[in-house]
Amino acid sequence: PLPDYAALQERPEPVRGTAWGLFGEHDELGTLNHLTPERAAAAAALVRSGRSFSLNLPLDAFSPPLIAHRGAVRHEVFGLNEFHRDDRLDAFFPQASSQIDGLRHFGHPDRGFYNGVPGERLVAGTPDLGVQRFAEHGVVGRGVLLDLAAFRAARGAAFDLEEPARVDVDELDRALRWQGTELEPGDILLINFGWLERFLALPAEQRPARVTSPGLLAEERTAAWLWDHRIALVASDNLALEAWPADPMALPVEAERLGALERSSHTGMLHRILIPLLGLAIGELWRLDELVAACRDSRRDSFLLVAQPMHVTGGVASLANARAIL
Ligand code: UVW
Repeated sequence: PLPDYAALQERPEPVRGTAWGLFGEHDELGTLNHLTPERAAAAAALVRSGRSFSLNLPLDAFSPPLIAHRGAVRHEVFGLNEFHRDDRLDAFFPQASSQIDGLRHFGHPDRGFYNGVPGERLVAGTPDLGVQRFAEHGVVGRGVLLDLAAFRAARGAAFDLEEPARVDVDELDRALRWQGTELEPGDILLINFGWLERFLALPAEQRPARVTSPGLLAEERTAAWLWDHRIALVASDNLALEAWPADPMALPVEAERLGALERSSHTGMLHRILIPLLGLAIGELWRLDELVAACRDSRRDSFLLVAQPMHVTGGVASLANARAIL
């Protein structure tokens, strides 16, 4: 059995506080290892109506882009003759829209990248920690919807689009109890903050210039909660899973270690624990509104979840390519 998060902190150096080696010395899947054929078969048995929902926004859903350097894709359609068409995508950012962040995406400033892979190896043309491993393994399992937007609304405390409300694990537990949901090892957890639907409903000129969104609180308890529940992948309908902008003073131990090092928009991010230390991949900007409505109608919160990451050797991230089947 895997150690719990507290026991990870007791591991000897150089793996203290990490899951490195627990899934294999050269593992490149991280917590996707929880997605076994047995769990996929059990998840398939959840399918009743067969109705299925795309959890993907169009690649060009955000104009202007949410993150400045992930600009609009350029799409060209051309033909070699009058009755033929090919297309070509340029300036294609897999993280411009609904996405899965792979294990190359973030390293920890003090400990480095997942399983101790040196950062120098994480360049174009090398396969290490690439998203092609996710593509080969696939993402198939039990999806569980945690509808935090509904939980908040039922209490008259709806999220404010302009506030980076930071949700702690006590609230996650309360929301699960309110739903009557119990997590199981290997679940793919989808958290609905209701952010994306409301953001996209605003006319472009009314969207805030600086994106702000509710999300998970960046603290070790959040990482411990996800690890100890054996979550295989966690995805949300907001920008970064965690509240945005990040609080640079969160995770003070790291901030202290950083000392005079860079303080960037990534300082204090939960990403820096989840991806490199635990090997937990993150889904962001997943389109959950139709699934949320169907789950509310049918009083369900679990379903078969399938996602096919892109087979890009050495890829950092992928379009989500995710589907929930009820
Ligand atoms: C942010 O930087 C906001 O998130 P990510 O890079 O994971 O998309």
